Amino acid sequence: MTTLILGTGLSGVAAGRLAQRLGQEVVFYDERVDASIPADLESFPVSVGQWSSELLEGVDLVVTSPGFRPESPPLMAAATHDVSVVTEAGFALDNLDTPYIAVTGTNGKSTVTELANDMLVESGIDAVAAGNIGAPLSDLVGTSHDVLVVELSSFQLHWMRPNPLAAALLNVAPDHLDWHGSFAAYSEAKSRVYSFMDREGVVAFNADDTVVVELVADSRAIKVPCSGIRLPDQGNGVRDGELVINDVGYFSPLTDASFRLDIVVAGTVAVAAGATREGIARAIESFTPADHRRRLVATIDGVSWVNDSKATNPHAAMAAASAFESVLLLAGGRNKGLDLAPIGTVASLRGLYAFGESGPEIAAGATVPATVHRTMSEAIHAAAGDARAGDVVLLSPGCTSFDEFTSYADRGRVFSEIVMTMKGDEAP
Ligand code: UMA
Repeated sequence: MTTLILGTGLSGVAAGRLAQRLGQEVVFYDERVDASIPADLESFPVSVGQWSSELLEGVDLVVTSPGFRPESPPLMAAATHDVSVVTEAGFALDNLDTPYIAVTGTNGKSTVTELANDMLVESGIDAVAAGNIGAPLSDLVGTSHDVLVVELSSFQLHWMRPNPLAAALLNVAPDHLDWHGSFAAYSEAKSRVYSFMDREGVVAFNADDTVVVELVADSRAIKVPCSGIRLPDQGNGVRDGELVINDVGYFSPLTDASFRLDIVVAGTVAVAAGATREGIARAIESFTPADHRRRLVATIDGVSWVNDSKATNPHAAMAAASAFESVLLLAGGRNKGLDLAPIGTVASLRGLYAFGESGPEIAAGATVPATVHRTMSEAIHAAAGDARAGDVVLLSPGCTSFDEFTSYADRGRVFSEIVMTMKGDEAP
């Protein structure tokens, strides 16, 4: 059995190790000319640079890394030569006996994955979080856990037929259209998280997202509507300030509707995998939103500076801006083929400071006073000049960071550093 692995990043290396453990012959391909593989895989050949279809000769299976688009030369060639394609996460699932929860959505999937995992661990269950969250699923094949909590991206789902014991679909809004080609194709990929489930499986879905509600309608599995603002009929949500999950009430100090939804959805899938009331309560109590997700960095002269650098699509930026009252929004970066015009139309905005490659496009759609800046730093300083007590200056870019930074984390770190320097300069 010979497996061609596309990509030598996190997924490719993990898939290579799994193929090696399965006794398969492996060939790697990466278009990066300086691509390399770790020493333990060095017995396998690595082809770099321009793709040649000769690489498919004698190949039984192609395992692709999520970054490769379906119309990339190796995947087009695999289709032409009728060679099966699976993504790294699908390859892992095909070789894994452990039951799993699958989590997807345009925004919030890492939070829900981590929370559901915490709820299970706090319930004394041997659970582990994996997948798009950064720990490739292939690394877990052959390990013994009770249950896995798997974050799946649309890139992974596109090539998969998962059958989880419970699935979560948080929201579906335009994202990654440069990879999928259309919103319909992106939505179809997201819907695969529940499409192949058994009737006994549980689908926890966002009852306040019309796209999600429409998608999930034809699911065979047990549907549980979830909300961060109300208690849906036959579902889980919020009642009198309390979070209600399968008829049990829980307290959380978080009032933000999207974090509440995340908790309710995580609780719903965790219960399906055996989480206890006490375990869920403990995980909710210790839950703090991850770095770069609506994190208050500092309050300076009554102005709150909030880092939401993880918001890399308009849906996330608009949801964040709507969570505050008087917002000076810092948005911009590299567009992923999305319509950025709506970002500047959120009702809570008092000003928009657009920056980077997509700055002009974002500012052009704004219905509030908007200025365009070359860099994020320039946008921050302009906002600082206009901010007054009671305002929230929110970095929620709605775009990727790659025109100016190496990652959203790098962008968030630079934002926080600049804000802390301004705080240091504050008159005593
Ligand atoms: N490559 C090519 N040609 C291509 C595309 C990629 O040769 O057309 C090569 C690159 O040169 C590089 C390698 O493939 O050497 C990288 O592969 P990759 O981009 O698929 O990234 P991995 O390092 O394998 O990481 C992937 C996920 N990356 C993407 O989906 C882009 C990681 O999600 C995930 O954590 C990891 O697998 C483990 O499962 C990151 C991500 O940004 C966090 N995900 C997107 C998101 O969350 O929005 C979907």
